[in-house]
Amino acid sequence: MSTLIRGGTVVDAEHSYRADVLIAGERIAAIGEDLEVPIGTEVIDAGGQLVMPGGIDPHTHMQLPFMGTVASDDFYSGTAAGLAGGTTSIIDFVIPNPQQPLMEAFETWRGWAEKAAADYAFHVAITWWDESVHRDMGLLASEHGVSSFKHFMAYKNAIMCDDEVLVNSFSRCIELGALPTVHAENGELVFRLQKALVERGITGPEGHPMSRPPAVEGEAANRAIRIAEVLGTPLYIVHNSCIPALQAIARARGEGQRVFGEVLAGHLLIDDSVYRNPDFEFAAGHVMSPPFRPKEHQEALWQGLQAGHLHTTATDHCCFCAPQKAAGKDDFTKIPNGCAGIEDRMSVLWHYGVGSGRLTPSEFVRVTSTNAAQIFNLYPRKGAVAVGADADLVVWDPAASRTISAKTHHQNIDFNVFEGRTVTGVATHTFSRGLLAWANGDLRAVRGHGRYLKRPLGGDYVEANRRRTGAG
Ligand code: URQ
Ligand code: ZN
Ligand code: ZN
Repeated sequence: MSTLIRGGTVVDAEHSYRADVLIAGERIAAIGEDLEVPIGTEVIDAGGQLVMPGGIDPHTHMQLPFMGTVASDDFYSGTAAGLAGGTTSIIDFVIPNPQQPLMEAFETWRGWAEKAAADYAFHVAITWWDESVHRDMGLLASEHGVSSFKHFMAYKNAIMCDDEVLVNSFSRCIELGALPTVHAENGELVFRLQKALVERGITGPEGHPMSRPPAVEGEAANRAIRIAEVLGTPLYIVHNSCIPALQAIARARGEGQRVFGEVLAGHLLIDDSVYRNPDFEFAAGHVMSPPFRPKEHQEALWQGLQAGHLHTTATDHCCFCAPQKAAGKDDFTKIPNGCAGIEDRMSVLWHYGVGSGRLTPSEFVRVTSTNAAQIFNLYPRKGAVAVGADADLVVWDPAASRTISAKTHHQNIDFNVFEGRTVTGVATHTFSRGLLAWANGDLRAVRGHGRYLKRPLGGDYVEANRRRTGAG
C-alpha cells in the first residue's frame, strides 16, 4: 500500500519546506517536490496544509489502576483519541505495586497494550527496592527495550519512593545507561497537609491545591536534581507545573547539569480557580497532581518552554469519569487524580503556542514530537519526517478551527479540561506507520495496530553525561 501526501509544506524540527511525501508500506519512502505517483498509490491533497512528524506524548496512563479504580481510557480508546488529535506514539508507564516483581507488572501492561491503535513504549516505575528490583531493571533494559525508569516522590503509603530508593535506582540507571524520570512532589508534606486540611473540615476539591503548594513541588524537583547531580546521571522531570520547579531546572541547566523538563498542555493554560468552582464535578474533574496553579505560573511555564528549560509537552492522560471522581465527594484526598488531554494537546499547543507567536512551527514540532523522540531514544524512527522513518505523520491545517468538548471528543471520559475552547490548528489526516487512521473527522483507528517500541539504552545525552561526570 502506498500513499502520496501531495502539495503540502513539510515542517520538521529544523525548518519548513515545500515537498510531497511518499509513504510505501509502513515507512516514508521519498520526500521531494512533484514526486511521481506510482500506480495504485492513494493521493492525499495537502495543499495549504503542513506535514509534520506525528505527535509523541511521553506521559500517559491508559487504564491505570489507581486510587481504588481504573482509568477509563484504555490502550485502544486512548490511542485512538490521540490519533484523532495528531498524536501517533505514546510512552506509558508500568507501575508495579510495592513488592510486586517488575517483570510481572511489565508482562501485565504489555498484555493490556496489545489492543493499542498506535505505537507505544513504557517507562517502568520503581516503587520499591531490593536485589530483585536491581536485577529486573537490568533485564528490562537489556532484553525488553526499557531505557527510562520513573520515580514517584509523591503518593505516600502507595507508590512513593524515599531517598534510599531514589539513590539506589538512579545509581542503577547509571550502570545501565538508562534515564531516570521523576514525579516531583514531596509526598510526606502532601500527606501532612492533607491530614491537617481534612481535620480543619476542608474536604472539598478546593483543598487539593492547598495540600500541594508550589513549594512541595519545588523541594522535590530540587532534591531529585541534587541527587542526580551528586550521582552523575541525567534527569527528566515530568509535569513541571510551577515556578519553583522551573527555577530548580533552570539553575541546574545553567550550571551545566543535564536536566530535562516536561510540561503538560493543561498546566500551560489552566489556573487554580477551577478548584473553587462550586460545582463538585467541575472542580473534581480538574483534580490531578501536581494541581493547576495560580495564573503567574502559566506564563512562567511558557517562558520556560521558549527558553529551553522545558523540552517536551505531554498530557499525563489519566481519565476518571464523574462517578469515579465522586469517590472523593466528602474527602478530596479520595478523588482519583488525573485528567485527559491526549486528543487536544497538539491543537492547544498550536493555538496558544504558534498562534501567539511564542513558538515557531518548527519549535512546535520539537516540543510535541522530536525532543521526546530524541530524549527517549525513539529518534529518527519516530519524531522525524525522513526517508526510512516510520510513516507516523500528521497533515495539519493551520487555518482550521474546532471547539473542544466532551460531547464530541473521542476520549473515553465525560469531562474535558479544555471544554468550550475554540482552537485553530487541526489534524486533518493522521498516519500511523502508513495506516491512515484519521481522515477529515473519520476515525479509522485499528485495534491492535499499535506496536511495542523497544528503546535502546544510552544515546547522546547519556554518553555526554558519562563524559562530563565520569559516572557509569
Ligand atoms: O501522578 C501521575 O502522573 C499519575 C498517577 C496520574 N495522575 C495525576 O494526577 N497526575
Ligand atoms: Zn505524576
Ligand atoms: Zn503521570
